[in-house]
Amino acid sequence: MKKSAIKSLAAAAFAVCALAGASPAALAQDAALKVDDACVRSTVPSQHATGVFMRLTSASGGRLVGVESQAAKHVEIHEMAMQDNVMKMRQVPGIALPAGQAVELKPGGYHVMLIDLAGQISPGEHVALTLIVEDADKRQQRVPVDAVARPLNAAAAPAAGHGH
Ligand SMILES: [Cu+2]
Repeated sequence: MKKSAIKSLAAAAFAVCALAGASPAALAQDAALKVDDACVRSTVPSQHATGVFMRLTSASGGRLVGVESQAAKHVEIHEMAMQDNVMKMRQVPGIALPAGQAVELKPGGYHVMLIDLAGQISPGEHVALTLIVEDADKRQQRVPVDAVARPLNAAAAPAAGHGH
């Protein structure tokens, strides 16, 4: 991947949690992976896990196979889904990113879980993450993402009732 693409991705990640419609469209041609609206749910002092949400669009298709962050001891990719009328959460090995199709990581669906947090995450704080994306030829690409902490409403947040 070209250096310039990495730079523009970082710039895009910086403008996260912007209101809908504010996504930088010019980026799409250049970047293999577009990341929009990256947010982390802010935490209270006693909380040791939280969710990260974003929208991913892969230009040529691929798969999110891992996420790294210094903000927590463990970083997992999770899926939340209704099962026998109960919201269940499970770890998944990856998330398919069909070419040109936006994939939402959002409360109630896919999300990145930060487990054993290094510290409290206050609203407005920035959390650095690295997405590991694999293309069809199994080549891996590391994409830096800057997620802004926001107090998402409790009902929609996957951290509540979480089995960790
Ligand atoms: Cu989770």
